[in-house]
Amino acid sequence: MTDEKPLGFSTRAVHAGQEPDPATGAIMTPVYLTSTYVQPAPGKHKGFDYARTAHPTRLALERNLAALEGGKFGLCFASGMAATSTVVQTLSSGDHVVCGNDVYGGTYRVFTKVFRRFGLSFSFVNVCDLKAVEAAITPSTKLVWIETPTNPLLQIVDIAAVCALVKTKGVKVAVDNTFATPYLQQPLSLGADLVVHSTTKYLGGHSDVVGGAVVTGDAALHESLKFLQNAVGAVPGPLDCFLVLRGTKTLALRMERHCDNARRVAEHLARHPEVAKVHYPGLPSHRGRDIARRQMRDFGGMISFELKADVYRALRMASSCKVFSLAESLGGVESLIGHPASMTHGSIPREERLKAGLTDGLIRLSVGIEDADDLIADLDQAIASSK
Ligand code: P1T
Repeated sequence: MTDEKPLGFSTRAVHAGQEPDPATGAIMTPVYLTSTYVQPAPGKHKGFDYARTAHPTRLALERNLAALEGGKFGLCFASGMAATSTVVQTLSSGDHVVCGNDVYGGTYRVFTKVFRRFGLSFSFVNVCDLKAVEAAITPSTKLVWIETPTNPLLQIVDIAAVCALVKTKGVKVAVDNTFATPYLQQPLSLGADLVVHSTTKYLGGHSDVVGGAVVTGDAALHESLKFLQNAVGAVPGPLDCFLVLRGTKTLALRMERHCDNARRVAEHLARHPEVAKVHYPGLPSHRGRDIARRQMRDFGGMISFELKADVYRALRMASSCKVFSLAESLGGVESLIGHPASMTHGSIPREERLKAGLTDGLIRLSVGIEDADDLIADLDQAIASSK
């Protein structure tokens, strides 16, 4: 046995799960466009029999993502929502889930509008407040669902503290790591059982693919998720897997630029006389900054803020940008601006949104990798022209 130093993040990002193609030596994992595999004899094959069950391009991505999250097992899905749904499908009727009250609107929607119909119950609480988490746990609770930083208020949840609190009660913890990415934060190392991703976002990184993933270090959980991946069948196609696999190679570089740009934009907005509030975990005024410093490498590329004015001004401002594009989604190289109340979080009832602090005037930015000066100038002109 040699005592080899483990490979660094960027080396794993470029190489993990990807051997040169054994047939040709191709350095890039081929896009295996095939639905089935020829068997020399019934039941005898080379590890692949039918492409819903397994295919080589997906397997390479699953191994790559497992290596990046520091988990043993990765599974890929057709979207982030398919990954989320498959995690919930490991539960049974009567089980209870405690979920953060500031999560992606689609997560709230699938929990309340789909899974409640199958006898699961959900409590939405402020998971930054450990007492609230503890009070929400019942004898039926099987899972705590966390996003951190949260979408869209960029609150920070103490992953290690939540895990320590609920582990003694036999409750599993799933962390949606879409906003942070494994480059900035690795929830499994902080005690989480499952990491969930919308690979549509930073992992793909170029706004050209929709996908999802789940990573775990727990063999039993992996087996039940793998069974569901095949039985339910919400799997990604090979080209989608290739695109995400290509995306993760540059994840570290892109995240560094996203973080640097977001820091500059957040600091500028915090000084802007027309801005009332800025939510960015890297600002000294942010309540979760110390936790973020402990559990994250840097503070990420997402910002939300409110203008000192009515909702209509926020809507005008969001429509007046020239470099930022008005669009749903996040995590691509290009900067996006959005209005959560009418876009990404429109499926959450208004009173629930307001209780969680998501106001009608909140604007969300996905800060891209363009030149920070151009991004700042664009926001300034949009704020000025929205008066
Ligand atoms: O869009 P999809 O790949 O299905 O991922 C869903 C999802 C899951 N988790 C988080 C934290 C997310 O932000 C999302 C999707 N979010 C957006 C589209 C958005 O603009 O916030």
